[in-house]
Amino acid sequence: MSSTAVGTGLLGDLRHARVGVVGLGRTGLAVIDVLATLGARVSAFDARAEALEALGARATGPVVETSAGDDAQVAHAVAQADLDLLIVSPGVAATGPVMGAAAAAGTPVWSEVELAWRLQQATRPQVPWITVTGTDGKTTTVGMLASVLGAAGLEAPAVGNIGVPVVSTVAEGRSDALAVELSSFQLHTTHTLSPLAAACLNVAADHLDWHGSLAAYTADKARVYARARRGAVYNLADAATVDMVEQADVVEGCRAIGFGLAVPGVGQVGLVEDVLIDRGWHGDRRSAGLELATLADLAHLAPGGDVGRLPAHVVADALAAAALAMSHDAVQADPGAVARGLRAFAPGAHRLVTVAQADGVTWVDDSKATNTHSAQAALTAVPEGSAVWLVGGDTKGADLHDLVVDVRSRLRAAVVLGREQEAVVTALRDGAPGLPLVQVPDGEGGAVMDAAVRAARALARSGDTVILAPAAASWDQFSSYAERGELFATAARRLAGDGTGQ
Ligand code: UMA
Repeated sequence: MSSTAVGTGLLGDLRHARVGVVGLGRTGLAVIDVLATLGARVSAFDARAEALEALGARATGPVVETSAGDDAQVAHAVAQADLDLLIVSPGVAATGPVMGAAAAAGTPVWSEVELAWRLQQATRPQVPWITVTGTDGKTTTVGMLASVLGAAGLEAPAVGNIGVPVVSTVAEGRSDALAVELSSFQLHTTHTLSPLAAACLNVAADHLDWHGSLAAYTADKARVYARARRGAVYNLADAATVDMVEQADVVEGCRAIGFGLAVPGVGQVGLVEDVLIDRGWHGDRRSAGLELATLADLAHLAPGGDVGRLPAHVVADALAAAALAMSHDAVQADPGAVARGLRAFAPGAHRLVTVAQADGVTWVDDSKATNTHSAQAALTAVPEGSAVWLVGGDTKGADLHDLVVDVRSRLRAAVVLGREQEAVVTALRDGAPGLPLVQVPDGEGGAVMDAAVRAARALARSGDTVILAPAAASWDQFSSYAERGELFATAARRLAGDGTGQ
């Protein structure tokens, strides 16, 4: 397949085409299933030999070749395979040898999202996608968005980086619309997607080892706005997202819509006291605002159901979701769906969830805080001087000094996790000198978390909150942030239940 051929008729292009698939996790397996239906011949690659076993019955279908090895070996195999197209899993780094080999061979590289979009266009092009990226809050926002679209009567699942490969949902062919969470990894190799509306919620340093630099990471996030048709939704409090929209190559007539916590001007969605107001979409926006919802509709997302303690970032996520949802005719025709959808939204697991309470100590799982920005948001919800902070893991090259300075007034003590602890410990010693600090030795995930929870209990006093908000990915000691959070919850409940460690 030449690079010109890749731009046209999807199904014809892929029949008998030689397609490489790198990474056989959730994404790669979903891609192979769809390629089988399209008649492609697949060469499957993974850095781990065990992953090839997961191919199972698929190996007798379209897979004509498999190859395992380290990144350099996979890169070599990709270079040798004479591929028409390479589809990479999100984990395959932009700066790594696999991408380098594909570029050297002139092989086009797609994300699973690109394949999904082309399949959507070839099968049911009337189904709009509304897309969300950003360093933090994208899973919450996309969940709220799907809930609002659902309240307007649409079959509109939340898919993508949230955990469901988009291509599988598109292949099922049932949805009326899709609420798509996109990571910077996925955006890097997505080329033709044209969303109904798109948002980048915010940008803070993350995944720098994968992208190579903050500029490269930001540039990939900005790709979310490319070819947006009706709405380019940006964060009034984050100048980087304003710049992205100014530079974006959108479809003519697409509106730029800002969201923020202040009283909205024309072209914005914001707050007037406790009411979420639209002045971006509705017909009279130049002279008046349309009430979409109130903060009471978000009360179930506040600690203890107390609207007064609603974290600001949750309100911002709701405003972004409302601004995105209003791009759809069904929501514009029934704006009450915004309030109904927000009320029905159930937050994801491992996001500021209280998992145990005993002896005056509250145990909070925010394992989803995989970067400094989200850990900062989590800790600022804890009263001064009362947080025992479980921190550390795979920090992805981030520097934690600024974070420690920002949150030190909240801290009672810190318990450090992770295989490499030096950067975290140095940031704590420099930014919060004298803070009690326990380092948990490396080991198997369950043992690490048990030791961390026991250490935290010994440090906590009545009224304190033990909070797992690691500011780091889990991959060095756990299989996922979900596993890390579950082990934390189990250990905390056990300790709370049997009263040990006091
Ligand atoms: N692999 C290679 N070579 C590489 C990298 C990975 O062979 O260079 C192999 C691994 O050995 C493994 C497989 O690829 O067998 C795993 O692929 P993957 O890491 O791309 O993960 P998937 O299982 O396909 O899950 C991906 C997303 N993972 C990542 O972005 C790292 C999931 O996001 C997403 O839910 C899923 O697709 C469905 O779309 C997770 C995530 O952590 C939640 N995302 C990051 C974040 O939110 O910060 C971006």
